[in-house]
Amino acid sequence: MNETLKLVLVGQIGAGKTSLLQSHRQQEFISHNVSTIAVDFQGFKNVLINGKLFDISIWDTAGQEKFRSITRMSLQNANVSILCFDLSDPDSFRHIQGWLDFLQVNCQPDMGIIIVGTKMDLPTFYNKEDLQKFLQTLNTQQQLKLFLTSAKTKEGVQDTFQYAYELGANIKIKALKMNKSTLLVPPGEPSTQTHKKSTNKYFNSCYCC
Ligand SMILES: Nc1nc2c(ncn2[C@@H]2O[C@H](COP(=O)(O)OP(=O)(O)OP(=O)(O)O)[C@@H](O)[C@H]2O)c(=O)[nH]1
Ligand SMILES: [Mg+2]
Repeated sequence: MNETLKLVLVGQIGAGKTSLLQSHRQQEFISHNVSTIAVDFQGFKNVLINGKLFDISIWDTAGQEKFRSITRMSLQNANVSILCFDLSDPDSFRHIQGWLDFLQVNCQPDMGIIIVGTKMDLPTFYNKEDLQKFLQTLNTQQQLKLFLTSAKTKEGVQDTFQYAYELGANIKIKALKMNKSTLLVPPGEPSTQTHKKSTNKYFNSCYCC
């Protein structure tokens, strides 16, 4: 059975989350005024990442304040969060710190975070260097990687998701290895103790069989 990966899109209302996901799904860009209600969900099966197959779910949360509790629930067990802000809105990046604080409180500590500037086809107030510098001033434990995208021209979109998938896969594999090593070492037993040899030919050196 494939491992699973969970990615969650977050950000202010109108930041471009839904359009980004639609662009990733190769859907035609249509300018619209429809806000996401509660949360939407997309699934991708059998995605090959670093030689391993994953089933990926991408949760597209609503930016509207009234849905914050649903966003909070959507973040449970997320491996990567994609935090979107609007490059064409002079006020948009001011919300990034607030979202980072929200993620820190509501997510597991090993979740990865990617910052995505959207709508780069529109006139923008920022250049990438200044944004990188700004990200370094933010208060977070995380290493933040910045991507600039346009759902309209598709620029930067696949790179963003490719990076998100790889980041998520690495986090997931690391977590699985840690769980395995915890399971293999029985609590309270000294590591020098010799174990009865297993009769199971597949798990000869495994402590648990
Ligand atoms: N020109 C341009 N417009 C965009 C782009 N991405 C989104 N938009 C427009 O920005 C508006 C908001 O986009 P959405 O994708 O709905 O934003 P959202 O973050 O999902 O918004 P909520 O669901 O309300 O939180 C829509 O009118 C989109 O057509 C882009 O890359 N370029
Ligand atoms: Mg939306």
